Amino acid sequence: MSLIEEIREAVIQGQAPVVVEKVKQALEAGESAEVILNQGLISAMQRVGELFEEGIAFVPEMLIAARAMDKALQILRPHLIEQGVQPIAKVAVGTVKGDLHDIGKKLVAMMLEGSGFEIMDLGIDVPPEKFVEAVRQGAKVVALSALLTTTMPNMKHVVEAIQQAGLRGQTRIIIGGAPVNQAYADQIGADGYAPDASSAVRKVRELVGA
Ligand code: B12
Repeated sequence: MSLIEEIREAVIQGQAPVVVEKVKQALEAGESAEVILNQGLISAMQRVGELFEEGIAFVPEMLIAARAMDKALQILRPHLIEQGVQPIAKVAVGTVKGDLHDIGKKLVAMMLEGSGFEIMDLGIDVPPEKFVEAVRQGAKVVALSALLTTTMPNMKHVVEAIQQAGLRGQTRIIIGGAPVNQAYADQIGADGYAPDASSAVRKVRELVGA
């Protein structure tokens, strides 16, 4: 097995310390950060996403793999910037106002980052104005998370705030979280919905035409 294949396998297994060690080894051996990212990390996360969709891996496995990837990304990030790898687009990710659930949102952010998007993570309990500001700063996609039926309506407030600011044409809006669905996305005028982190990546790619 090549070092890149070993990195891929260790991410799928969620073995963060092994991933970190092997990424360092690969960089020292002169492997390009882009190859490590694409053939090691992103390929592994795609596989984890497939295993999740097939019902073989579950949320804990996805989270552990995502964390391993995040650790590796911290090492790769300066090398990627140095090599001038351009992000596909900026995505502002946040959990809407009143809602403190952040595990799903983080997972979506990590999967998107691992797939080549630049992430502006606005955190939890995010008021509509902050999303508007992110669009002003160049977010081509706004990804909204809500886990509570009581905070779902705040997604609509974000769509409205972006519209009122005259920025609706500059960004695409995607929503997700356990209580929401495609019908709700249509109802509030969002551009898309995805039920989980791996389909979120597919949907965001589709929305920006990547
Ligand atoms: C962990 C948890 C908490 C933790 C959150 C910790 C944290 N750091 O996030 C704590 C303890 C703080 C918490 C608090 C509360 N919680 Co809570 N919580 C949960 C629990 C058990 C798991 C949520 C989770 O992390 N799931 C794992 C992640 C990976 O899944 P996910 O969030 O659904 O995300 C996936 C998809 O939805 C999607 N996705 C998510 N976001 C986005 C965004 C986009 C753009 C896209 C495309 C996709 C996407 O992709 C993700 C990955 O696949 C759920 C139960 C459940 N089964 O969901 C209850 C649950 C959500 N909580 C609930 C409640 C009631 C509360 C409280 C009100 C409890 C209370 N009385 O205090 C408070 C509210 C606090 C607040 N203001 O937000 C209810 C909500 C009921 C409802 N219908 O509204 C639930 C459903 C439990 C229940 N069955 O009653 N909670």
